[in-house]
Amino acid sequence: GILAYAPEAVDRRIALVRIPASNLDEAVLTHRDRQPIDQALADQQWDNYCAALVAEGWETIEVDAAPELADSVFVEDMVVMFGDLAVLASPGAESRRPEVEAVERAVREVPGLTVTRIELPGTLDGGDVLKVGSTVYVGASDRTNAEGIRQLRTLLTPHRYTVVAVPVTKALHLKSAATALPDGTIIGDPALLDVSSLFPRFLPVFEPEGVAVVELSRESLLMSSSAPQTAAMIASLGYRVVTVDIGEFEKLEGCVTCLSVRVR
Ligand code: CIR
Repeated sequence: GILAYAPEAVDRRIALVRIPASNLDEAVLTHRDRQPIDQALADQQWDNYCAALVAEGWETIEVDAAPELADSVFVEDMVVMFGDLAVLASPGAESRRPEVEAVERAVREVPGLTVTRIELPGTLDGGDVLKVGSTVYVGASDRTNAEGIRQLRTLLTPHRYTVVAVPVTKALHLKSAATALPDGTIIGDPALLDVSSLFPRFLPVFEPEGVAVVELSRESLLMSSSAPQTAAMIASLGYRVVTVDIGEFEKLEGCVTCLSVRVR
């Protein structure tokens, strides 16, 4: 048969990333003491992280650089994707609010997406949103308030997602404490979670950095090289695990998930 050329039907996998700012040592810290940041090493780790995504079949789109917005590399916090629906966040940290604008521009350039947003007084950081099938766990944290969760629920109900609020008092974001494997199992650090019993299938990790996995495909996961025992445990479940060193970003309370947003 003859097929009409339809660019939107092509399976392009796209991830947003944002080059590190030049003032990383001014990034917001909540749970960790400030340590000196090696800016050149951070840039190199970021390049490697992007190269790992590309090697795994992802096309990266760079959000315009914001050299003076110290936390802007953590682009995950600014937008959350639900299929073709992009929900722009409303950052809970005031210093991070100017980060949204350029992320919005980048998202609007991706064809086929519907763009909406969480609005003040609602606050919501992307790092608090953990999607598992049609369930959306949202951390009620220092960064994400009840009004932000309410707005997200209103936006998602027509799309048949169920929004479940999860108290987060011991970690920055829900996803600093738990993420999900492709089969829906939640992996996390029980010491950082208020209630791990909330999750139907839960697997504790061995190192704090091991909580974060980026799903590269149904079979492959990206993890931090700071969590070798957890990486080995996950590999033993049958996944292919790709690791990257993001140590400079971990000093800033970032993790592998924070550094990109998979938009499709
Ligand atoms: C912040 O405090 O906002 C940044 N220093 C770290 C953000 C990490 N993002 C994430 O966990 N999604």
